[in-house]
Amino acid sequence: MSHRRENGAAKDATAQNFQLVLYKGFKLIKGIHDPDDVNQIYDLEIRDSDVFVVTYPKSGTIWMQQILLLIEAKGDVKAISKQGSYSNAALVPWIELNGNREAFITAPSPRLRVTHLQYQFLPAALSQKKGKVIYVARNPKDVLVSYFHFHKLANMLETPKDFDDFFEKFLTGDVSACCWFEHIKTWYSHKDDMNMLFITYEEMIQDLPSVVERISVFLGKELTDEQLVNVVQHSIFSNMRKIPQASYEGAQGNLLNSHQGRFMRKGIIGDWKNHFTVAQNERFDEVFHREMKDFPLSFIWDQGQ
Ligand code: PPS
Repeated sequence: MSHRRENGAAKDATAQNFQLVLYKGFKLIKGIHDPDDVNQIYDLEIRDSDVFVVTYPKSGTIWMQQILLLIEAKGDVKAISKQGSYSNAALVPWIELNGNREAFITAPSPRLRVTHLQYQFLPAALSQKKGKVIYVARNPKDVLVSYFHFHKLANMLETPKDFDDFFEKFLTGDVSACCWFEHIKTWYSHKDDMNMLFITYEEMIQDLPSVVERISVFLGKELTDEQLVNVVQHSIFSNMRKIPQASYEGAQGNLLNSHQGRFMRKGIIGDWKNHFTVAQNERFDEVFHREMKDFPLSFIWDQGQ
């Protein structure tokens, strides 16, 4: 047996310890999420300085962790590493992971958090315009591809049988978290209830400086030109990938199996073209148009668009 297969088998043995649990329409991962705890996130008190980055998985979460930390540090990347953390996830944690809700209550401001949760779980106070929310959306064809590869890498997720099988599961929402279409439509429909900045992964790829500027203005943390250049510099794919704290390279203990690939895999627009068959693309478009016909925004599907 090759090393690759041995590693894959070991990964799936571990995945059996992390079953998916459907809770209020959302698939949590037993072992890293506790439904009772997730349920209490709704009641958290919110400070005006709190920031929640909301993403469907594989839409730019860790990129935003790095950008928020850099904006906070005025572009000084060394100031982040000096905080002595092995991973950005310790500085900008996922609120839904075990233990993180409780830590949030007494954490010093600014409390920067990320989440994949659906709208109904997040603190009700956000809908009274307390705190700030940044929603990052990515075109769902690239999300599907990135999520497929992540399932091979992540020990807590079962390795997909094959791409075709995962493709169908994604389209019907039979995956960890929830259906992509429901996530974006629900969050977007509440955009005006809260202080929300809505940005896309594709905008970040195509014009990162202007997105960073929009984020810093939204957060009331304006940057000088030099600071902005530094934030961009340390968050572009090729540079961020070299920073283990930001790229999750080998830092995840039993959560990722580095033999199966890298968390920061390609970081491009349009990789779906290397994966979808013509028939799959037609099927995807059909579902997309049906689900998103009333959605007011359009998506960028390839780099040259
Ligand atoms: S997760 O597991 O949901 O938190 O993953 P998430 O961080 O949301 O998404 C991972 C994808 O984002 C890409 N990524 C980046 N792209 C461009 N530039 C930068 N700096 C960057 N950082 C992360 C990462 O490579 C994953 O996309 P794919 O398509 O798999 O490469």
